[in-house]
Amino acid sequence: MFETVTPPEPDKIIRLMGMFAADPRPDKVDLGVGVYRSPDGRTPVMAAVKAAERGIWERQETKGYVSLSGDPGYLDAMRRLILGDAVPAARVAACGTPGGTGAVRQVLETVRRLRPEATVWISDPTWPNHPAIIDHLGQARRTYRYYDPETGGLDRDGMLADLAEAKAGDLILLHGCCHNPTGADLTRADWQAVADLCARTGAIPFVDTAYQGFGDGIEADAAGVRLLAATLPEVLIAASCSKNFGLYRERVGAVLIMTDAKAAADGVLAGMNRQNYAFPPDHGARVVQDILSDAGLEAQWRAELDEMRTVMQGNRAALAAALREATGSDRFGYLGAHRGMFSLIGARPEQVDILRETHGIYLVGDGRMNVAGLTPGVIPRVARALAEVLA
Ligand code: PLP
Ligand code: TYF
Repeated sequence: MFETVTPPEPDKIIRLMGMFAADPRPDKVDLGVGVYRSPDGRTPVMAAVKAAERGIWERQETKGYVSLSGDPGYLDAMRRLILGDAVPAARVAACGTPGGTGAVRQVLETVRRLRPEATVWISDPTWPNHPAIIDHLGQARRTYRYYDPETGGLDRDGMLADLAEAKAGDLILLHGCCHNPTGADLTRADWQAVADLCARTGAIPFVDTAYQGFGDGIEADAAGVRLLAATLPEVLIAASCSKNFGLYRERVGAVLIMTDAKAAADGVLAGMNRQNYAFPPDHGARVVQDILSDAGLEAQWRAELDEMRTVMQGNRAALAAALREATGSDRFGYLGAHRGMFSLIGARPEQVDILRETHGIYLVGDGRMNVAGLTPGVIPRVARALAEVLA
């Protein structure tokens, strides 16, 4: 069956992980894959997660199946975390998924089935799994302008001009916050403009939210998606708990769908889970549910998340300052304005190669940097290398 097959292009981010692991240089610096690191370079299990896991170990009496959509308590906790009280629970259908990627896949496959003629609009650039999954399913896609490399900010006019061509029923894929890979986010006014555009054209927003709490805080990072959800008839959400709960390998995600046809949508989502993997993973979802339903654990988790965000913002400020000193210019000042783990630093692929080969500094080929991979000790060296290679 496989003799004549050409395997698909490997994921460039995952390939970079392998290259980093194989590099014997002791002073190599991983600014590639999107994983949080504390100032001592670790990706720790959060203390609130450990506590919740201890409680599960002590109290869980069965590992029997739960339900095709996952535990209703988990789904309700995710709805409250992401949507607050922006929409009544009676308008939100949901299912658990293996990670945020699983949620993206379930939403897109649902659209493939129900709206095969729809075009999915993705930002240029976006997370590579978005076009990969859309193409795998055979759905049409188009890109909209998003990032202005001159300012390091959003190309608002380009975005709205391109999206004005969206047709009723098309999907507009947006990042809830902490845009991957650019680090440039929509302001409240930009979200409002997108909501107005969707209301006018009948296009449906599809919000991928994988970094809630990494930008400006839990509530602030959800403001955009809440605005859309409160004003539009139909909104699709794919959510991930990989980053904000540090549960990467447990695969915790969820689909939330705002609709007036909740019962039908719930049935479609459960059926989609059944066809693809039946029951979604439970352990990580239960950890999230237990944290969000216990005031003490939730407060502990929020404090840990605040600390992670503070570390990343500190790394941004320190790198921007070191680059100001190394280049004598404010060319990289936008790094401080970006949000989340990622920024595009404007490196061409051959410059990314030099940074990796000569300096042991690993960035994704498009020049994406994971600022969480910086530690105070390496920032001066990274700044000098960037100033030299990007001069
Ligand atoms: N969407 C975006 C934009 C991401 O960057 C990620 C990566 O974390 C995900 C979704 C989902 O990741 P996971 O499948 O690990 O939850
Ligand atoms: O963009 C990142 O680095 C994270 C992790 O296929 C990731 O979102 C990378 C590639 C992938 C799945 C997750």
